[in-house]
Amino acid sequence: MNHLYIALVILASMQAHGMGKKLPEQASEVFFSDFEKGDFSGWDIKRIPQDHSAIIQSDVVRSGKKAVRFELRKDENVSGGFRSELRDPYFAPLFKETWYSLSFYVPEEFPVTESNSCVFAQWHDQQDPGDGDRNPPIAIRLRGTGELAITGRYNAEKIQKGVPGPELTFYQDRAFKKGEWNDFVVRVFWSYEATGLVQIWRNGQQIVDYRGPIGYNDDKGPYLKIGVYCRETPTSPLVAYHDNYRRAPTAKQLKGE
Ligand SMILES: [Ca+2]
Ligand SMILES: [Ca+2]
Repeated sequence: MNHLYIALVILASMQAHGMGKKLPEQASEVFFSDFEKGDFSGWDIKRIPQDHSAIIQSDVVRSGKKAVRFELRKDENVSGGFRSELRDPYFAPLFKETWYSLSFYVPEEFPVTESNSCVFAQWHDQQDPGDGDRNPPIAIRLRGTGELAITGRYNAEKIQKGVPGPELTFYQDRAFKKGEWNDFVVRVFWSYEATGLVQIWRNGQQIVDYRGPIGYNDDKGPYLKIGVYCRETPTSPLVAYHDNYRRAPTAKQLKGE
């Protein structure tokens, strides 16, 4: 047995056991979560403060037999905000396209006060060291005034202090109806330069067609969170449901083709 042979055997064994390989930093570029397995596999659950904050249940579902029910109670603060959120750990690449789809349901009884604003889905930035706090590059929110709004932000400065960048209003539905499922498909070409793109379809109808800068100049691209995140602590519990989250690099892959 020569030394080369021994070295090859050792190398093969290391590879078989995953040794000597760098663990992947990035999650898979395709992720589907319909909650049918009854768990939160694939999600980062650090922003779920209590047992009641996110429950997989069968009473309100978009499809299949299960969906997740989020509940935010008074003074439940985690990660510097009033929230119960699941985080998709994937950092979307800059200067590339990423497709998302998600469905959420806001019950008729959703006692949000007028000065409050609650986000059901947000694409959050990953700050570089030295960047200040910034508003999410894209957010779908219900304002206390009753309108559903989709907003965006961008800024091209590499290290950004203070000002979060101009707010874009992509969409406003002043007659937002609670007690119904809302299906969203979101296509984003993440670019803080003019090459950016945001297209959004709600219940099969295109509602946003934006070309221009979106997001920030960071080493890592944005990650998505779903759930309930409110500006102010709710006075009574707020509940929302989510189902059928998908994320993929192309429309075809988003459809599972
Ligand atoms: Ca489901
Ligand atoms: Ca930055």
